[in-house]
Parts: sequence; C-alpha cells; structure tokens
Amino acid sequence: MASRIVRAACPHDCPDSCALLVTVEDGRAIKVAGDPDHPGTQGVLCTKVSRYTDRTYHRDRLLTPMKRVGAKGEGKFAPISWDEALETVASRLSAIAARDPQAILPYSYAGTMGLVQGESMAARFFHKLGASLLDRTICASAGATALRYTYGASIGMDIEHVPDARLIIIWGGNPIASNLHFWTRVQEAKRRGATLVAIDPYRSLTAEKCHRHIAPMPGTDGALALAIMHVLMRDDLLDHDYIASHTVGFEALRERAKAYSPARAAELCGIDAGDIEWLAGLYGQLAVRERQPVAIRLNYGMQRSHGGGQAVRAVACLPSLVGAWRHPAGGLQLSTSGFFPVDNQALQRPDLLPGLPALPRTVNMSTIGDALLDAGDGQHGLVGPRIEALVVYNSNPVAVAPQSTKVAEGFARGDLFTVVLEQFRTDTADYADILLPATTQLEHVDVHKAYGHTYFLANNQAIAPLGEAMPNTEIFRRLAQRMGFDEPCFADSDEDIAAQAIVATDPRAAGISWESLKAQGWQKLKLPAAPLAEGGFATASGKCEFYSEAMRRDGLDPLPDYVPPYEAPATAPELAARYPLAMISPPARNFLNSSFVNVDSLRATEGEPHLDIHPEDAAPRSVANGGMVRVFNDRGSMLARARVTDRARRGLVVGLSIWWKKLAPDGKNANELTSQRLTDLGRAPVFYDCLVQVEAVPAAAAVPEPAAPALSS
Ligand SMILES: Nc1nc2c(c(=O)[nH]1)N[C@H]1C(S)=C(S)[C@@H](COP(=O)(O)OP(=O)(O)OC[C@H]3O[C@@H](n4cnc5c(=O)[nH]c(N)nc54)[C@H](O)[C@@H]3O)O[C@H]1N2
Ligand SMILES: Nc1nc2c(c(=O)[nH]1)N[C@H]1C(S)=C(S)[C@@H](COP(=O)(O)OP(=O)(O)OC[C@H]3O[C@@H](n4cnc5c(=O)[nH]c(N)nc54)[C@H](O)[C@@H]3O)O[C@H]1N2
Ligand SMILES: [Mo]
Repeated sequence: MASRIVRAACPHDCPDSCALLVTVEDGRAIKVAGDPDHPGTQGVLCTKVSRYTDRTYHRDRLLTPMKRVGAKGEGKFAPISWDEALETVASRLSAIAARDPQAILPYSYAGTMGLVQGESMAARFFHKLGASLLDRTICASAGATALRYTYGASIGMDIEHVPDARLIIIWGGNPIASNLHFWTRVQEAKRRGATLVAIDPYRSLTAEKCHRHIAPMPGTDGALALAIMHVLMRDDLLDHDYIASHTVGFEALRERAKAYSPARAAELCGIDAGDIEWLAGLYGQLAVRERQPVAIRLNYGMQRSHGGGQAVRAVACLPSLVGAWRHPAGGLQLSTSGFFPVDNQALQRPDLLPGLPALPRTVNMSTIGDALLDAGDGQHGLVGPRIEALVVYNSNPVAVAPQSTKVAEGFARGDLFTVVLEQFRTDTADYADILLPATTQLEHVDVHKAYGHTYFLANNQAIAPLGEAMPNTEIFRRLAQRMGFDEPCFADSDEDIAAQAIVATDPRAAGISWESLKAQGWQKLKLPAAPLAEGGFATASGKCEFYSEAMRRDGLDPLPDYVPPYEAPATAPELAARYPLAMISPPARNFLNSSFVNVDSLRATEGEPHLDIHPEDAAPRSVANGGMVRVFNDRGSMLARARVTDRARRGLVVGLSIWWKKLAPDGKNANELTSQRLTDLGRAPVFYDCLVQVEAVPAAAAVPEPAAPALSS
C-alpha cells in the first residue's frame, strides 16, 4: 500500500500548537501522531487530537452546501449546489451592502488558529465589502491589554527552560487539561526539586498534583498579587538593580501595595493570610536572596471576571520586582504570540477598507446577544445600523458566547440573514440560512504561530477535501469573485498567502520562510534564552511600567489595583442573597471549547454535564452526589449531575464546559447563566463572574430527553 507521512500542525485553540505527522495511505489519513522531533510536542498528543481522524471522517461531517428548510434553530436543511449557495450569499450580501455594508457582520474566532484559514482571505473579503469590524475579545483581550500596558506586548519566558525553575506558580490555569506539554516540563522540574503551587478556586486535575494549592474566590487574584507585593516590599525581597534599570513607577506601586496587607487580602480572597506570607516569602527568598529561577504560568482563569485585566497586570509586575526575568527559567508566561513577526497587513489587507480614515463600526463579539437584539436604535448598546446579515466561521457563538439565551434569541430573528461555514452542524449551524461545508486541517494548507511556544509550523495538505467541502479561503475567494472584487489579492492561492504571513526581514524570522517550513514542518524563532533579562520592553519607556502613563491617558487607573467581581457579596449583596454561589465553567479535558463534544468517544469520557459542589453547600440544599440539580439565576438555568466534592471550595460551584447545548439533557449549557458584562481592560467577557443558586431536582421529576435528537448516526 502506498503510504506517506505529511508534516502538519494542530489547528486548535491551545497554547501547545503541536507538530503533527499524518500517515496517509491511498489518499486516506489513517493516523495522526505528534512529531517526536518537535521539542514542544515530543511525540505526544492529547486524547482529542490523537483522534483527529475521528473528526475528519466523522459520520456527521457537513459535505455539501445546504439551505435551511425548517425554523431557525431547528436544524432542518436540504442540500443545494455550490452555485446556488454562493449566488444566494453574494446576492443577499450585495443587496444589504448597497444600503449600508456595516449591517453585515463577520463572526469568527479560533476554530482554527491557522493564519491562512483564519483571518486572511475572509478578512480581505469583509474589508473590501466595508462590513462591520469584529472586536475579537472572547478569550484573551483582558490579559493581552494588561500585558501591553505593562510590557508592551504579549511576550514572556520560553517554557523550554521551565525544567530548570525552582518554584513554579500555576496561576489560573489547568495545564493537565489545557496546556499538556507545559505540564510535561513542570513534572520534569518537580523531579529536579522544584516547588509547584497552584492558585485556583477549584482543585483542578493540576492543582491536586501541586505541592500547595491556594484557592481564592474567583475574581480576587488582583488582591492576592498586591498582597504578595506588599510582603516583598515590606521584607525588602526586591531586586533593586532590576527595578532601577528596567522599571518605572516603583514608588507609586509601593504606595498602592501598602493598602493590601496579607490580612486584608486574605479576607477579600477568602484564604489564609499565612498562605500569602508563605508564597511571597518563598518567591522573594528564591529569586532575590538565592538568585534562583522562579516562574509564573499565568493563565486565563483569572481573566474572566470584572477585574481580570488589572489582576493580570498585578501578577505581571511580580517578576520585575524580584528580577526573575534575569534567568531563562524565570519570569512569567501568559502568551508568546507577541514574539511572532506576522504580516497582518499582507494577510488581512486593511488598506482595502473603504473610506479610510472613517473605519466601519466595531462590534464586540462578547456581547453578540445584545448586538443582534438591537434594532439599530442603540437600546442594546449597538452603535450604528441594525445587524442584517451575519457570516460565522471558525466559531460556535450560540454555545460559547455569554448569556446565550440572548444569543439564541438574536440568531432566531426572522429578518437576519445568517451564513455559517462549518465542519459540523453545531448549535450555531442550526440557525443558518445557508450552511457551507468547511474542510478540516488534514484537507487544507496553513501556517501557524503559537501562543505557548516560539515555533512557526507548517500544515501541509494531507488528503483531498471530503465531499464538496472547501477551505474557508476558497469559499471567500469564490464569493469575492461573484461580488466582482478584482484586486489581485483575491486570486492568491493558499500557498501564496502562507508565504505572505511571515515578515522575512525581521531578525527573529531569520532563515524561516514558507518554503523552509513546508519541508521541515516547524522552525523556532531566533530569540535570546532569557529575552527580557536586559529589559528592552516594547512600552513607550522601554521599561516594565508599574505606573502606566498610557493608561492614565486612556482614562484608566495607571497602577495595578484590585477590581472586585461584579457578582459577589461585597459588590452585589442583594443579588448574592438570592444567588449565593459563584459559578465557573472552565474547559473540560476532553473538549476543546465546544469542539470535539460531538466525537462520541470523547463525550463518553466526560459523560454528561456535571456540577461540582462542596459538601457543606450541598447538604443544606439536599443535593446528593449523583443527583440531578438545577443551576439558575435571573438569566437562565441548566440541569447537571451533581458531584459532591471538596474539589470545589465552599461557596463555589464548577461546571466543566463547553457542552453543545443539543447534546445536553435539557438543551442548555453553562452560558445560559453567564452575563454579557465586560472586564475592566480589553472589553472581554466575564464567564467566571457569575452568581447562581442550585436546587436538587427530585428524582420523580424525570430528566427530559435531549432537546434535539442526538446527531444522526
Ligand atoms: N482540553 C482543553 N484545552 C484547552 C481548552 C479547552 O477547552 N479544552 N481551551 C483552550 C483555550 S481557548 C484557552 S483560552 C485555554 C484556557 O485554559 P486555562 O488558561 O487553563 O484557563 P481556564 O481553563 O479558563 O481556567 C483554568 C483554571 O482557572 C481556574 N479559575 C477560574 N476562575 C479563576 C480565578 O478567578 N482565579 C484563578 N486563580 N483561577 C481561576 C479554573 O478553576 C481552572 O482550573 O485553554 C486552551 N486549551
Ligand atoms: N462558559 C464558558 N464559555 C466560554 C469559555 C469558558 O471557559 N466558559 N471559554 C471561552 C474561550 S477561552 C474561547 S477561546 C471561546 C471559544 O469559542 P470558539 O472559538 O467559537 O471555539 P469552538 O467552540 O471550539 O468553536 C469553533 C468552531 O469552529 C469550527 N472550525 C474549526 N476549524 C474550522 C475551519 O477550518 N473552518 C470553519 N469554517 N470552521 C472551523 C469547529 O467545528 C467549531 O465548531 O469560548 C469562550 N466561551
Ligand atoms: Mo480561549
């Protein structure tokens, strides 16, 4: 049998961006493995992507264009030709654009992280059209904004050095589930004697394997970080040289931190002051007195509350106070994406926007529910005309966007023209007027950067597209042609686009090109081992800005502070009286956001939607382990199977996510409960700033069958 190995890249939204080796036999992909030579991947894949062929060859793959024949949301479609599909979309969009192109909104996120199948041809198309711009805030913008003000970009330490760290603080992350290849390195550090600390309200798979677990209430990390600073300053555990040479605003920060004694922070966070003293003491002692590497893996958990931006800013200041950046294995990593010289101008062609400098309006993806329900009168916060057409690709907003009752209500609008490009009939696809079949990663070309390491990766096409599926690029290329867009960039092939993605003149990309990547699979950026040892930050001052003049100019608090959650007893006592439990809904290990929920073997491992609740919160509610519960607040409700466990601290309930609504017993998921309020920085969602109440569902009240039949088999 003719067998060959194709070098590819995992497309999913995960810091690990693995290098793949795809075995193809007679035109069929039979195996997807991790590249043993790639230092990040080390030949190991997560359970999800090791079964990637189950995704590509899934019985429910969308393989022809379709039009809706039932009610919106019902999921009834009939196949149509590509010709009819493209003609319908082009003529509807043209008619709307003739009145006001801003009434058209593209909605996309990171279904694929590829630079080609993400925002390249699609962005060119919508720019040329003059459609509304999308503010892509749903995941990382609170922390990215905080890092930009503090360090100038999303940059940090290289995790390949983590095995040398002596202390590793995993702060608001669950790498065993969401950053597996980082965890491998942490285990190596542990074997070499490092101390591991998890800061997480929940005893996650990761937290239980750390030496110490500190469990603050969600959204209180800013207070904890300021109290650590307080101790470092009080006890003079500071790198005075680093502070003098590479930071600005130390005295102002000292004043701010004075207000956060360990005792006060302990009360705000719901933890022991002794834990704060211990952690700050160890961090300062190792870094300053012993000059040993101390690392912080800062993640997304803490960003999803009102004060998520400022919390990241406060934590991000710590390594500069103790000079942790001096060592390759010290410092902090939230994201490495800012290191990559990617040519977004070439990929996305913002110069095609009509009428510069008057840009089209921008719509925040995190408040898509309200935006769709706005009649164009601003009553729901939309600026500008009513949204008349929505084109969704690389995203499943009906499942993943906050306050999804509103999102679904918006998608159900009879006068909204909705196009969805998808691999599967997701909760969102069910609302499409026109549903277009997209290829999976094995069927198209792409080039990838990463946010957890510093390698560019190539994704060579392994197999021909299945059925009539097409890459996103090809769909937008054909639409552009139908709309009469004749700029040469609309004729670029996917390989042309891949070649345009890398800024060849940037020294970090020396020796890296699409041609070399294609052949080698992956190449590491040229960066020093400790890129921030000598400061050189991308801020206006070139330093780490404890005090940010840019923030002051932008009308923000120039110093890090603790911004409490919207929904907590201290800030919303009346609400907390009715809904006394804080709910978080972080990723389940076997799902990738809402991707893979429809892969039977992975869904079987997760079982059904669960709610973890502490025994002392369960008892007064007569909630039994294994019993059904209803979780509710003023926004909505969902059913889940209770797990009575002290993994959830008192006052907290945890519903691992993100379930497809139609595969849940009541057709609902955690986003029925979340709100559309936004973070202090970056206009990001506050998924984990959410008060609820929980009640037992009597066994007699039979659990309804799944709202929609399980997918056809
Ligand atoms: N298997 C799997 N991997 C994934 C994903 C997935 O869905 N599944 N999603 C990917 C994506 S898009 C992202 S953004 C990342 C997200 O992955 P992470 O950065 O790890 O972030 P979360 O999973 O949101 O939360 C991680 C931990 O933060 C805790 N947490 C919640 N609220 C707080 C808080 O206020 N403070 C603190 N200190 N901790 C808190 C949660 O209990 C959870 O254990 O993972 C990526 N990787
Ligand atoms: N309650 C709660 N909600 C959350 C979160 C949470 O922790 N809790 N996490 C939030 C976070 S961090 C994020 S990043 C968002 C994630 O939200 P999304 O980025 O929307 O991620 P997915 O849910 O995985 O949906 C991606 C979709 O893209 C499709 N897709 C994949 N590749 C392609 C392609 O090449 N072409 C096309 N056309 N489609 C493709 C997949 O089939 C999938 O349905 O969710 C957010 N929502
Ligand atoms: Mo994310």
